[in-house]
Amino acid sequence: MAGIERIVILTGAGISAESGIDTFRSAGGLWEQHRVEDVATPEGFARNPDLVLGFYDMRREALAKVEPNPAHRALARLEAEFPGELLLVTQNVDDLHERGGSKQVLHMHGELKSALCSSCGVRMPHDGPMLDRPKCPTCAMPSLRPDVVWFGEMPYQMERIYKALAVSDLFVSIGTSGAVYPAAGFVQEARAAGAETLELNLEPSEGSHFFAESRHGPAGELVPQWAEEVLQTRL
Ligand code: BJW
Repeated sequence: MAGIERIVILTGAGISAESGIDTFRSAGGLWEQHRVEDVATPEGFARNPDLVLGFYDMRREALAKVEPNPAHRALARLEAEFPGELLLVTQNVDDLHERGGSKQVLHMHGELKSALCSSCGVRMPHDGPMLDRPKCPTCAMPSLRPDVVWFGEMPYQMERIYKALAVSDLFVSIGTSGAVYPAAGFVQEARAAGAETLELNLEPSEGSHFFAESRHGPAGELVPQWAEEVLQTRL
């Protein structure tokens, strides 16, 4: 850990699992309850907007009933106390990193509590339902959709993420299956930059073999331990 100045952390659904949010690909996960083509593609939304708006309304409501867990809080502490540079990138659309105390979170797949107007393209905070077709405050069209990134759409802030990976010393992937690109390719970008790579996951992910080190177990245990190690080495 000595000599580590720039850390990029990628989180996925597994970090929020112990808070009570369903992951996507586990047994009983969201993709067993809903067809991904129906609820997470622009084509599915065009075919049946009510189904998609209802799916995200349900997940927004569920989010109000859960709390951040020790893994979210440990990353917030690391952000506050690590003396080098730290970029926290999440694929999650929940706000548990922010509620756990993180100040700078890059949501590459968007946010449940944000709306995107399909008519004028404006993005805005939005914490209510969308099934009732609220009007866009900018163009007044009833065209709001969840501000999330579906398959076939471009994730947010890719340039900033690739720049950070290119100068990183350590890349840490937490609670993600490594099944969805471009996030699944970040480990190779980091390796190409000469960074150390570490996976923290319940079990080996699809991309486990790309990491120099993997630790397996629940994020609520592994992440606080790892954050403590980083801070003990650096302080
Ligand atoms: C625990 C745990 C505990 C459980 N503790 N761990 C090759 C290259 C580039 C693109 C493609 C490609 N091949 C195909 C593509 C296109 C496509 C893609 O990747 N398809 C795959 C199916 C192959 N990608 C796209 O279309 C993306 N856009 C794109 O590529 O644009 C062009 C582009 C090219 C090049 C550069 C830049 C751009 C967009 C992808 C959008 C994904 N959207 C979703 C929905 C978001 C909204 C919503 O939440 O509904 O994002 S799909 C879903 O998967 C969601 C997640 O963020 C994402 C990843 O899921 P995640 O987080 O990994 O969850 P799970 O459930 O899969 O895994 C959980 C893990 O946690 C497991 O490993 C468990 O073991 C673990 N775990 N409990 C620790 N307690």
